[in-house]
Amino acid sequence: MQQISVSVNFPKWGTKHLIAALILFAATTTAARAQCINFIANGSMETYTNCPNFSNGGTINYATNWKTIGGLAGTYGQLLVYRPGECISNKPVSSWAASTALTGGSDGTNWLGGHNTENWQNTLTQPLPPGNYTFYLDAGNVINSPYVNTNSTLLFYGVKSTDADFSHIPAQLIGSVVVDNVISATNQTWVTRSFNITTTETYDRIEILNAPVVPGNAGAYTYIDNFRLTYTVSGGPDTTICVGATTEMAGAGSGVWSEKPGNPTSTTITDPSSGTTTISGFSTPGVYYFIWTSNGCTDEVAVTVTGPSAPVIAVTDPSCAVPTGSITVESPVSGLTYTLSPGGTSNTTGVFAGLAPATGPYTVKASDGTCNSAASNAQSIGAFECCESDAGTITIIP
Ligand SMILES: [Ca+2]
Repeated sequence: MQQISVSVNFPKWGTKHLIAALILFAATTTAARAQCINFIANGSMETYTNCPNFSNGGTINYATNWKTIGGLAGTYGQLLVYRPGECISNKPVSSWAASTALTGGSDGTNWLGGHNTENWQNTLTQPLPPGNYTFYLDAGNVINSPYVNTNSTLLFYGVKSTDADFSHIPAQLIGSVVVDNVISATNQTWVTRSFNITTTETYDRIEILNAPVVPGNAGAYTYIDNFRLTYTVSGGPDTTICVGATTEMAGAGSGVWSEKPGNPTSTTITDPSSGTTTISGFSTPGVYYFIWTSNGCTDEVAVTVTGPSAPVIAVTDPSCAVPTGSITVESPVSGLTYTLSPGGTSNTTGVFAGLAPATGPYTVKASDGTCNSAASNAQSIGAFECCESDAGTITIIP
């Protein structure tokens, strides 16, 4: 299943809702969709080396894996921290009074701030190979004179290993996003934004530029946090099938399918290296999970297998009292219809009497009206053998 993408804005969940969701998640087993490497290193900016002092510009350099072109002597990107008892950044306390009332970033206590023309660069966790990715960030603009615009545009450039820092080469512009919400002490609602990118080069850094605005326009001061850049992985939709059926997968791109440990039974993946392989062997109802691993990401797909379990049958051989045999379903389930094979006789009791001696083997399937079970164990009716004597008695009377 593909991740949510492209210019969809939604408020960040509050902690209470997140906890509720996690409890729900724990209570209802679902496929773990789209687990990926976050290529942005320290995208939360929670790892930092110094408490920013308001007299220093460019303090984003204090956040591990981040830098700004002006360094600490410039007027560039700021690291903002709200950790009472450890560090409360007083930059930009002098120029951005409202910002100091924020009680943290969108995640944790640290975040980034900067206005138009300022830029920030992240050294990625590992080189980003060509492919399709989704970029996420949480952001908002702070209104404080002279930066009173309510929107800003962020430009994202890939930086190759042979490129200088902050080269923002036009041909390597990989995406942009408009931030048009306002965040303040009384409205600490960070908005998550995302967009898809497709790269054809390998980048080891990403430069983010708060785009210049026309002369005379001071622009906006933008807060950003929780950067995420992940490969876009999709194993296809979850499906529901009848027990005993096969399913065709719909994984995108190149990758490998594997069974998740703990499935109801082992299955057969026809071609694990094909995204659209068929999988068979769903002999037991339940939920099966399959993992599509692609470019360092995994996506889990659930196959829900419904229908009755295969019945277990017992046989009663012919006897002197009853010269035919019978097949009986052990522990018949109310609501199911049982069908004998061969013969095709159906009933809801699971008792098939009057079967000729020395016939079979017989099997029985159960149906819930939508799905048929797998066949039961096989049983044959034994031969008719009656050992009681039919002879009469002759009594000789002398
Ligand atoms: Ca953070």
